[in-house]
Amino acid sequence: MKSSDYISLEKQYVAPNYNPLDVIITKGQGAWVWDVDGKKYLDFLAAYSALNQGYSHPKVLNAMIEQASTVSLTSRAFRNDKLPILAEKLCNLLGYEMMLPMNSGAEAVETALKAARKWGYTKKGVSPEKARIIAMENNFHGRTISIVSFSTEEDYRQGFGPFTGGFDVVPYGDFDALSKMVTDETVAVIMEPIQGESGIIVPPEGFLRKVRQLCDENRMLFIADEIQSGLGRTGKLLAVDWEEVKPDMVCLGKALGAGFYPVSAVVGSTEVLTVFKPGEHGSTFGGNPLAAAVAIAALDVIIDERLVEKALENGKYVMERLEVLKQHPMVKEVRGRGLWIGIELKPEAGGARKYCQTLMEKGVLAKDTHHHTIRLAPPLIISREDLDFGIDRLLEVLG
Ligand code: IF1
Repeated sequence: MKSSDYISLEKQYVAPNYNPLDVIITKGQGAWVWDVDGKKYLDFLAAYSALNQGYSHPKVLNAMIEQASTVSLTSRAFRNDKLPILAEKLCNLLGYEMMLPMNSGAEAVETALKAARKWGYTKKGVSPEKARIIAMENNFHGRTISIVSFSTEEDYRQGFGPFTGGFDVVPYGDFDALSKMVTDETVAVIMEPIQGESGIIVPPEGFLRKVRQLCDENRMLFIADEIQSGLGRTGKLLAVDWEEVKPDMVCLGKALGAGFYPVSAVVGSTEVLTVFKPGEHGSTFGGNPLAAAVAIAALDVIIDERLVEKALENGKYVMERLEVLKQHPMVKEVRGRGLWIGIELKPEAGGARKYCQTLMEKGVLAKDTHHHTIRLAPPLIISREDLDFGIDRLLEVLG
């Protein structure tokens, strides 16, 4: 089939809920992908940080093949021999007592929201149906109706009401507004420690520590959504580690499955996660042995191949190379942590998408976000030589 045939089929049979670049990927290996015409591209998106370990990592692939050949799904009506191993590994790695396994990131976020509400009613003593949760403006936590109920992005909400109540929203990083929003019914604060979709927005220094203290002082749960920022992306195991803050619950996803399988989880204390009694919450695939085997290998790769340290070192290197952009007439800001960098262009640049289009023609795949920002998020296994290839192309494209 020709490229145009794939595109026509997709346009005819797949709902138009995306407007992708017209690159048709047929193979991925490491930090590179190939399209149906045999052209290769360096990937600077890593499927929104679901591919921190790179495409088709052999260790994870082998774990998946072995487990898939043994047993892939048991449901939680029965036990299996992989979930306990993953749970112990994940909890010990992150320093939490307990985890609840799910599949998509949104399901992990919904799990954390439900846990926070139930904790509020059963432990904090909030009146039934009165629990409130504070979120941040320009948040992205998933696409369910409850999650978009506290989104501030009109595109994510338009036409999907009515929405779920019980959420308040404050400007990201604005501690004064946050502390003023707290009520006796507030049971939790949820945020991305660095906002991804919003354009790799790093909060003011000390903001996470102040949120932690505010939650302690007002008996609220601090929920960190590390689904995109976590597992090495920012040069720390979790982005909250930049301020050495320990949230009450952390949502994980994406790279927990290393791009092979949807695996997500919430980690937290026994006190919080035991608010769920048997049968009160769950999912058909949550905690299945194939997901667990993939996630075990995914975590092993992050640790054994020192991907956190590599992201830190390579991130510093990239920032040094991008220093030159600070004088660029079309660049408003270069920001980020580790291998998660946003290049915000000035409005007069005409939007980031056309630069991503030109980058694609030069063999580098990057994705714009919020119209003006070019997002750089390569697989963390990327070599310094490939990083230079990508940055060289980027600097060429920006001129
Ligand atoms: C899309 C971006 C969007 C996330 C954080 C939860 C989720 C995500 C911090 C939900 C998912 C994905 C979803 C995908 C594109 C991408 C994304 F932020 F990464 F760029 F949309 F905004 N928390 N982010 O980033 O996880 O349910 O998708 O597994 O929906 O277009 P999910």
